[in-house]
Amino acid sequence: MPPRRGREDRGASLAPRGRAPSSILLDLAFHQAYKASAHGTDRLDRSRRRALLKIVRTSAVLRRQLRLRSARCSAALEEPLSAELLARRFGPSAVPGSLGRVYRAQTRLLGLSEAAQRSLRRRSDVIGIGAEVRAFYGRAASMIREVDANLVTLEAAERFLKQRPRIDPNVATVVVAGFPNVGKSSLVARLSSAKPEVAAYPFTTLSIAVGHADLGFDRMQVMDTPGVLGRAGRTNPAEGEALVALEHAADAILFVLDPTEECGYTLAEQEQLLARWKDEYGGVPILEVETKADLTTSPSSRLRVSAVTGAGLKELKALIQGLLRAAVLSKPTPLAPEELTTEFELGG
Ligand SMILES: Nc1nc2c(ncn2[C@@H]2O[C@H](COP(=O)(O)OP(=O)(O)OP(=O)(O)O)[C@@H](O)[C@H]2O)c(=O)[nH]1
Ligand SMILES: [Mg+2]
Repeated sequence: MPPRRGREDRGASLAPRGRAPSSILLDLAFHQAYKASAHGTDRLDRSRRRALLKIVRTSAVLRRQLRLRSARCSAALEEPLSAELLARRFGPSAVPGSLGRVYRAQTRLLGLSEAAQRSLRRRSDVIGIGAEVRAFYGRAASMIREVDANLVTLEAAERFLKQRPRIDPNVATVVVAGFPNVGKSSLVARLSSAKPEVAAYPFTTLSIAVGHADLGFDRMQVMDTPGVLGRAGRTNPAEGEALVALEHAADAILFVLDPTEECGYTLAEQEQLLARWKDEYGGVPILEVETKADLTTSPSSRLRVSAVTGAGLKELKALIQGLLRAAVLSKPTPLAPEELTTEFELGG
């Protein structure tokens, strides 16, 4: 079988695509500065005003660009699922460290621009004014180049996040998980709006994906995950992503087993992983389901479904609905704004 290029390979490389981000930012800023024109009482006054404008614009454009390039990753660090996915993919301190250095560059740029403006006001010759602007450009450029590697990291992290779903924390989530090739994605496609890739080999799914489903009054998020082999101490990045989803996104887990063993793994191996997860994720309800019911007539005590014929899917949906209802109801609900006001008033 030829090696397949997963989404991981396509999307999350740290290598910059094309030009260095610092060079793009500096071109943008210097171009804006170059267009600056100013009126003044005489040549010196005009030259000083234009120089001030160049410095202010360069600094503003650079700081805005740094802010924009940090925004998505900053927000992601506030969400436990995304923060953990980033930590696993890039290392625990790569994204927070890059954000910190880019933030400090913004503060330093502001200081540099204010100092340059003060020096300019003291200059009384056109040549000196020109030298001041050039010195500012030089220092600003080296500050931006210093964070080039951090901007590359943030770009890669943003590309990585773009390929991951955004989870609505207010909507209940069932995470569909199990061994590779057992039929998880086929079930997710049957249960929700998601259209995952389905194929007859393990690790077709390499990253998490989410579909939505209407359960009458409730909505739910159905999360597809890569398969997990459950080898002690060894997880590949795709398996790691499934584990992060179980830890940080699951209100309930749908554990999918393939009793036919067509997937290439024995039922005993799959049941071992199930037993381990029951210990590890004790706080989250786990629903066990056997799929590929159209291929087997052997007896089983578990619910059997088929993604091919649709057998058992109605019952499965009802069970998931019941489980999610119970899981969500047992969560401590945040106080509604009017309750907060009442409490505050009573307390005061
Ligand atoms: N006959 C039959 N085949 C199924 C059923 N569900 C899935 N399959 C087949 O099983 C194979 C694996 O299905 P997937 O849905 O890709 O399995 P997966 O668990 O998502 O696999 P990974 O993403 O690789 O972990 C595919 O060839 C599917 O067509 C089913 O209910 N009946
Ligand atoms: Mg899959």
